Amino acid sequence: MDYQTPDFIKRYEGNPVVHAGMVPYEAVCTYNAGITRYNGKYVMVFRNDHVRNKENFMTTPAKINLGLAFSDDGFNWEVAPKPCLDETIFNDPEIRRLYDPRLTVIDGKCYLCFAVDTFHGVCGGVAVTEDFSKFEVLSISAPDNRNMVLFPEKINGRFMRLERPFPVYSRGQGSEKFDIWSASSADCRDWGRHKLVLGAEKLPYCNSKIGPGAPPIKTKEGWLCAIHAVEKVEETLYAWHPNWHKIYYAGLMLLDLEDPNKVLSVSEKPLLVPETLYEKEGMIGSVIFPGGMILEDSGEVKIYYGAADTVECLATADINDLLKFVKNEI
Ligand code: BMA
Repeated sequence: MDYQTPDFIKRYEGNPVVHAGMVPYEAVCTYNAGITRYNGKYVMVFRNDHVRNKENFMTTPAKINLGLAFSDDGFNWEVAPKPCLDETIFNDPEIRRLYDPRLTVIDGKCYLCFAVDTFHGVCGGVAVTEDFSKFEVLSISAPDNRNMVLFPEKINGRFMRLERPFPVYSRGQGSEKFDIWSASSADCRDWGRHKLVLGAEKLPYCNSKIGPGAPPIKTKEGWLCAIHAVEKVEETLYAWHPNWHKIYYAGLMLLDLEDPNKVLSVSEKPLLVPETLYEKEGMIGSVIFPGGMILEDSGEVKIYYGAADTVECLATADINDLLKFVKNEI
């Protein structure tokens, strides 16, 4: 299907907001960031793949660390002199790397969710920080699970998160049909009460997997969540390797405020479709990977997304348009 980004979405003309050229240490691809507002600033933690580049892509594994950037307005970003986190925080040879951070402020502390590659599967981690220099790891899930995002407040007294397990044996069977689940916790350390929230088959623009994107934002109509959805296609798409056949769209879902396991609606069309050069051409082309949404008092929503697994970008929209869109009214 040929989808188009709806007109009410405005890509920032200064895109990308963060790219490797802005980073004062070794960096090749800077993307899939988490963004929040904290202590009067916009804060971004982004994934930085380095060592591996376009020339050595097929022979050299990437090294990954998480970079830190700050902004006063959400548009103009400055990258901090050093990365803020990598796998050495675990001091555990089993853990290979961490990536794809998401940020959520709860009760004045900043929580960071991230994917963790171990030698025995992919896990989802949760850590907490108050200054972005010291992080305390609170939990690591069983494999295979990742794309965790925390709700910005406790719900019925419990921390709550969305997550995306990938059951290759019982559900995937080569097709990568993976869904969005939830879990909750009394202390953000021990997680349970897992529940299916949204099956991948619910989205017309997905023939493969979905996953949580940006942490949910609270609106008068429900929790608004940006998700990613994957469509596998026959044609070969641009990438630094020769066999890429997946398009990553951003989509939207709206969850009930009191019971976020209840889906009120999902957008029947994608919210962001890879269309620009920086979304279609890069390390892995045709990938839009939303990781942060900020609702401003003016009603503007800033939507941050990794583009082509190479750079971090920004699009804006009015909250009322997003709500109409998720209810399929426009
Ligand atoms: C997923 C993750 C993301 C990445 C996406 C597209 O499996 O690895 O980090 O953006 O693939 O390559």
